[in-house]
Amino acid sequence: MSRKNQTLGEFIIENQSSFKYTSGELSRLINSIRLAAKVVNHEVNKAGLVDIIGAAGDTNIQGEDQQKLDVYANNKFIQTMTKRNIVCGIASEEEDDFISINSQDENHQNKYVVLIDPLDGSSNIDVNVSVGTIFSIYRRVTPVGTPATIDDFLQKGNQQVAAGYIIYGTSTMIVYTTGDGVNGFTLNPAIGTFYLSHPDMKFPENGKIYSVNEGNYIHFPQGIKNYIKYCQMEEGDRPYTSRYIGSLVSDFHRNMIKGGIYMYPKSSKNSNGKLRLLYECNPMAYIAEQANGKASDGFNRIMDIEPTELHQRVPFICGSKNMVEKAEEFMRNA
Ligand code: P6P
Repeated sequence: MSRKNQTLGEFIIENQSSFKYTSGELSRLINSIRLAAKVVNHEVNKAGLVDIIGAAGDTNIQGEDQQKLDVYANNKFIQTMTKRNIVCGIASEEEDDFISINSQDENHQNKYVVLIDPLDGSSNIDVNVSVGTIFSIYRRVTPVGTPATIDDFLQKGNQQVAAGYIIYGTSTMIVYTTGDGVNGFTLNPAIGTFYLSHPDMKFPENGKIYSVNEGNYIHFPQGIKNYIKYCQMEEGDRPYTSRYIGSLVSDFHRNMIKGGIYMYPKSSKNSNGKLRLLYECNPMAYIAEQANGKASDGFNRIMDIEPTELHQRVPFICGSKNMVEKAEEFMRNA
């Protein structure tokens, strides 16, 4: 049961008992993500002062080495989760391989692994467009007491126990699921507290917004080309509106609130698309399905795809259920 204006901390405690693994570790893990989100939010929001604080590679006015924000975000999330002694391993878009975490007091007793895109869309920061952090959480599949292995990370998306994103936009929000619906929390920066602002978020079944980089149109599969032309036709509730921010978290978040579809298809330039299965598509797919939406690669449910490597890319179509199914129909009939 969720109540507006509840704090994220109160929500976690109230809903902990509804989570089937009620060890409290997942609650502590979500809390560590909450803390890292506040620290990264502060840094992202002052990025516009780069002339004062110095660009990446410079030293800022405090004489500290100024890091690229995605490197900074990566380090903050990894440090925070490691210090809380909760996870046995972390994989990140910013790290070539996964990081095995030796818990301080016991050897590898922690049960969870986290996969993270610490700052998706970071190239938008220079033009003051919102960016996001995406996270995906699994229970380990290898024996507790041993170091995490790649098998703990190469799990299908349908095995996730939690997933979410932080959007650093006009306001900063955490949106996440632990398998019992999707809830959104907005940061009150004056007191550093996240409040439940969007309880039980749901994708509208239909929408009138399509999000795709149409600059790649000539490289798209015929089915995607046909669906884009369908969106643009004067018929019934169409033409739809084209909105593409170039930041997955922002396009996804708007589509979940207003209804819409996001597509990053494969193309003759990107044979598997651009987005990463494990720490972009799977977590967003989990959230989408928990919010009555849908996520596929054009033919298959994203969360049923068997991963083969940590940074593998897949074509990604996600959003309002009826819109995704219409796009899949065009893909099948092309
Ligand atoms: P393009 C950001 O780099 C990202 O991973 C997503 O956040 C975004 O939707 C997409 O890539 C933008 O890619 O090729 O359209 O610039």
